[in-house]
Amino acid sequence: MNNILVEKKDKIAVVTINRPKALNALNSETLGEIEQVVLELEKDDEVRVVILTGSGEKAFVAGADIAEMSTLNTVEAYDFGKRGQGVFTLIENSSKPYIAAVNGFALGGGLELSLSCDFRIASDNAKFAIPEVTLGVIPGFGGTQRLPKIVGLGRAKEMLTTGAMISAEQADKWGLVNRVVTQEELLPACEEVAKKITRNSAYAITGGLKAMNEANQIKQEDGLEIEALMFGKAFTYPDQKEGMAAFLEKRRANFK
Ligand code: DAK
Repeated sequence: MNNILVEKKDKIAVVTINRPKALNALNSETLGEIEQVVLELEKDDEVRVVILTGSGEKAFVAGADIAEMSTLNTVEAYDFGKRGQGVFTLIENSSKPYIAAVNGFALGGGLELSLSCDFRIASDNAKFAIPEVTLGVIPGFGGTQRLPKIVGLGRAKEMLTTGAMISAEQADKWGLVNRVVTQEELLPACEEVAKKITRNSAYAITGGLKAMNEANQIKQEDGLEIEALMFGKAFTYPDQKEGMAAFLEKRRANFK
């Protein structure tokens, strides 16, 4: 792989987008490699949580690759948008939690990539924007759908129409990121959260994430039904018995 690094340790995979010369911008090769890695990690029983980050100290991902996009015609642009949407939806629908470790610029497709992760933790130098309108296009990798659900419609519309960057502090206030830490603390902080996740029931995490994702996309009534089904399903796995027994016995659960 030319543009992605994968490191695995203690059930946690750290996936780094590694095109520092272009501030980790997403060209089609990189999108294809992300897809391949996500599919491989999905099948990897040794991995329980994925941390996604960008290489270098300046950028998470500075967007879709503008040089590559500049020559697309309408049909190619539609296909490119569909391709990116497909890859990001794979991340969103993964059975394993994805944490975006946002270590710098998260612009356009970069912000959209972080939105497809389950949640985001940022370093204090991170900057967020959807500057597509400054390039004469609209966000094409799911940003118009996911951003309003996370920050609210008014804030998302302000970001869309101004294309302006917001600071990590502002992103924190808006709930776009769960917390802000220093650059040095970013990966350790994400790893600490990931470690907590690895101690919990994988079945329950997958079920809960699925219920939340589905509820986010469909009518609340249908979402509540899915929640009930997933809740019931949790009781078919040994983890439920172990988890509840451990609580009652005042000990930490030992999930397989
Ligand atoms: N694409 C390609 N190269 C990029 C890039 C990008 N998005 N961002 C940065 N680079 C490259 C720069 O060209 C430069 O390359 P060299 O000139 O050194 O060869 C290198 O990275 C370093 O960048 P700078 O020299 O510009 O660094 P600065 O610190 O001065 O500025 C910056 C950093 C992040 C503020 C600046 O690079 C910048 O404004 N970059 C562009 C940010 C941007 O507008 N990104 C959003 C792209 S729009 C769709 C599908 C997808 C999308 C839309 C539609 N459909 C198909 C419908 C998604 C769109 C986007 O993501």
